[in-house]
Amino acid sequence: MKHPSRRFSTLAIHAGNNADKTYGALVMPIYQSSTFRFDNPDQGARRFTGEEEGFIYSRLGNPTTAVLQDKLAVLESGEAALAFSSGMGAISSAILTICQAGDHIVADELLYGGVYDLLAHIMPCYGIETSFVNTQDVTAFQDAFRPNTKLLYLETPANPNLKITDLRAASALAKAYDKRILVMCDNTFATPYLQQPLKLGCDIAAHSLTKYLNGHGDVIGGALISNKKFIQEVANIGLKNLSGAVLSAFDSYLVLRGIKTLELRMERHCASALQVAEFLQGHPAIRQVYYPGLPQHPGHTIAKAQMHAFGGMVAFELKGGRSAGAKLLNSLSLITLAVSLGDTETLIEHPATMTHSTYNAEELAAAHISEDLVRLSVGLEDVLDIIDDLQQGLDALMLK
Ligand code: LCS
Repeated sequence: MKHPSRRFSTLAIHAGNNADKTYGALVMPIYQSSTFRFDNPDQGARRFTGEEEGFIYSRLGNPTTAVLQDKLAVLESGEAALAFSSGMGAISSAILTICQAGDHIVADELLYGGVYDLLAHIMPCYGIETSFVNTQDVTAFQDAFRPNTKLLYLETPANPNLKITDLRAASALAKAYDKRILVMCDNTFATPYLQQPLKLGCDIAAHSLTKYLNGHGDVIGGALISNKKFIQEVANIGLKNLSGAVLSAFDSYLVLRGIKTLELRMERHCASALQVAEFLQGHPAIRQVYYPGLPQHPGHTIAKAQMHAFGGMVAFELKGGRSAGAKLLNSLSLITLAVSLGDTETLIEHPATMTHSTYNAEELAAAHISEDLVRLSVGLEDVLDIIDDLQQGLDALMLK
């Protein structure tokens, strides 16, 4: 279904939704079937060679998941998409498709802890080395590319402290060194509503569908969006035979349902996060607030240029350090102490000991993830209730 002139919220509801030809159901049904019947052996053979379109086996493709993939491709302005059973499944399948032993990756030093662990500690065991750089430091970053560099891996806004990378500038540097280097951006924090990496010079957008795209905290999923050739390669190599990390039909249905309200939810997440960030900035217990929507944020100007708004994630450091953070996390009554993000519920966590505990002490320092940092995923509750809860916890820190 092509709607080149339609706008985001319309596409989020309608794109890819014309697939139920059997009964014309308004909502794409859940095709909960592991395999699909062939009319005869020739047809089975033709499906395997690709001469005939059609489903074979749900690790190789499923009608419900196919609609989700079509929708994601449209929303990210890509040619094609592939869904996975987790964000890590998507990212590791892409990396294993792109890189072989002897290849090299350049990545920002600030990444989700699971991806950092994969690149820093696990991939070297398979002969794939990563150089971690600050992609905001153009000179150092340029020096990192080598003749065997296959991938530039970025995350913006980055988990956990919302560092912003200029996607156009970073992609241009990689391509100037060697136009065969693929540039991949994890777009989980922004979602395609706020930022479209493929329009900013990247080759691949990656997502943890677990977060805002599903939005309701009841699915683990992932996706890649790129050109048809790359997606076909990952489908045949990284997904089909290497990871096998396919998204189930039921989870595809849940993510399809979540995406229909993505724009509405993101507008509210962004508005509330800005209000929470401004409140935090004015509180005497806080040392530093990280939110790209604040003019003082070092990435504010770039974020303003490459994002439609600034997202629902806020991070902050408390004057009383790590013990004050622990006190605050123990004192909240509405906000839930939990990892993950992008849900309707407001969630709070301590990156150094939770999502980023895969970084050792030196690596945490190099990536500027302080022991004092607390990360907040601002949910869809009334923002005044979120602020009240933070206020009572922060005010209690001031009482000695
Ligand atoms: N990319 C980013 C930016 C993430 O934040 C996560 C998970 C992933 C990829 C991996 O996706 P998954 O396999 O979990 O679907 N981030 C988490 C977090 O911050 N808290 O819990 C998980």
